[in-house]
Amino acid sequence: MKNTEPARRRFFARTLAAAGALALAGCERLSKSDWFPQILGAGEKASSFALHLVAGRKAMAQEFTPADLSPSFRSNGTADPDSDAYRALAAGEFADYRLEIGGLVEHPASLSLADLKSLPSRTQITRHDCVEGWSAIGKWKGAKLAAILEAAQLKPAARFVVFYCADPMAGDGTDLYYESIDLDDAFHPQTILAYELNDAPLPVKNGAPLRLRVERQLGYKHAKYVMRLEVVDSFANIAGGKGGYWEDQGYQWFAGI
Ligand SMILES: Nc1nc2c(c(=O)[nH]1)N[C@H]1C(S)=C(S)[C@@H](COP(=O)(O)O)O[C@H]1N2
Ligand SMILES: [Mo]
Repeated sequence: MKNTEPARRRFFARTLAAAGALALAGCERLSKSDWFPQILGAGEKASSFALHLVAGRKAMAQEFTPADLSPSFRSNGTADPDSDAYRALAAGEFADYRLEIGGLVEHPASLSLADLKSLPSRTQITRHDCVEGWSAIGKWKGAKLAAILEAAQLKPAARFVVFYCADPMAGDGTDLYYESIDLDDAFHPQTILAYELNDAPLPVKNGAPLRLRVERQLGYKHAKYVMRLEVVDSFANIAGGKGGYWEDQGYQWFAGI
C-alpha cells in the first residue's frame, strides 16, 4: 500500500492539473489563485471527482470484507418461481438447467451449470441496495458476463443484453420478470452471473441457479432465475418496451452511477 502512495498522488496531481486546465480554459475570468485554493481544500472530494472524471462508468463498486457480511441475505420479490418448468428443474438440482444465449451473437449457445462454472469467474463481497429501503452485504461468485459475451461474439449492432427469468409476475403464467443492461455494464469486471452466495450454491430464494450481479446498479436490475440472454439493438418490441419488468411499471431503466 505504502509503495503505491506516491504514484497515486502523482496520478491525482496530474488529473487535477488537467481538470484545472479545462476549468480555466472554460472560465477565463477566474484567476488561478481564486480557483486553486478551492480545489486543493476540497481534499478527498476533489480526488473522487477526478477519479470519476477519468474512470466514469468503468469505476468499481465498493467491495467489503468477510467481517462486513450480513448475517443472512434476505430475499425480495419472487422467492420461489410459480412455474412447473422451474419446479422440475429445482427438483433435479438444476442438472437439466441450460442458460440459452441468443440474439445478436455469432455463436448462440446453451450452457449447463458445469459449463458456466468452467468459465473465468470472479468472487466479490458487495452491498445490494433495494429501492424499498434495505441493503445487505453478500459474497458472490459467478461467471464473468464479459467472458460469456466474448465467447458468443457480439454482432456490430449489439447494444443491450436482456435477461429473461423463470418467474411469472402475472397469475396466468405469462409476463416473466426480465431486465436489461447496456454493454458498459455487461463488460464491467464486477458484472457476473452468480451461482454462489456466501460460499454455498445460490439458494432458490436468491435466484437459483443463476442470477445477475451488476454491482453499480440498484437491486431490481439484478435479475434472479436467469434462463436466457438475448443480445439486442433495442428493447422497443420486448414486453412493455422499457427494458425491464419494473421499468415497464415506471421505474428508471438506468438505476446506477
Ligand atoms: N427474477 C426476478 N429477479 C429479481 C426480482 C424478482 O422478483 N424476480 N426482484 C428484484 C429486486 S426488487 C431485488 S431487491 C432483488 C432481490 O434479491 P434477493 O432476493 O437476493 O434479495 O432481486 C431483483 N431481481
Ligand atoms: Mo428491490
